Amino acid sequence: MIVKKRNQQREACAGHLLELLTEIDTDGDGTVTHEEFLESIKREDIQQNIDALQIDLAEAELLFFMLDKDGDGTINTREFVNGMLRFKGEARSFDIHMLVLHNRQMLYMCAEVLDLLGMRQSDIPKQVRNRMSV
Ligand SMILES: [Ca+2]
Ligand SMILES: [Ca+2]
Repeated sequence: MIVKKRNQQREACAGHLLELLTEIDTDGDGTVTHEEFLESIKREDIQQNIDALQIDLAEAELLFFMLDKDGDGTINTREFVNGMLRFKGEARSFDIHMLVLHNRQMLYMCAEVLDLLGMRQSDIPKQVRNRMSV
């Protein structure tokens, strides 16, 4: 029941995102260039839409590069809808928690490596300095 409701919300949101994409894609070729994106986020109605997705406008410029997943310089429909759904609300806080978890795992691995090398964290700056002066 909850899953069904969530799927419906997701579909409604995807539909809304497609409308937003049509607005941003000013030449209507189905992809959004960096120029189109930067021009669009100056518009108040687009800003309101981005704000409604709980995405900070201060991050909107970075958003383009995060959405362009294959790095070809344009955002296609799939990149836009999947990316925006990923960044909004719940998914976004989930992503942050995943990053925190990965970070913690990395720190744990670093501590283990240091341990294996017989070093303490306080030894690191000296070790680095010694290597650099060689
Ligand atoms: Ca376009
Ligand atoms: Ca792309």
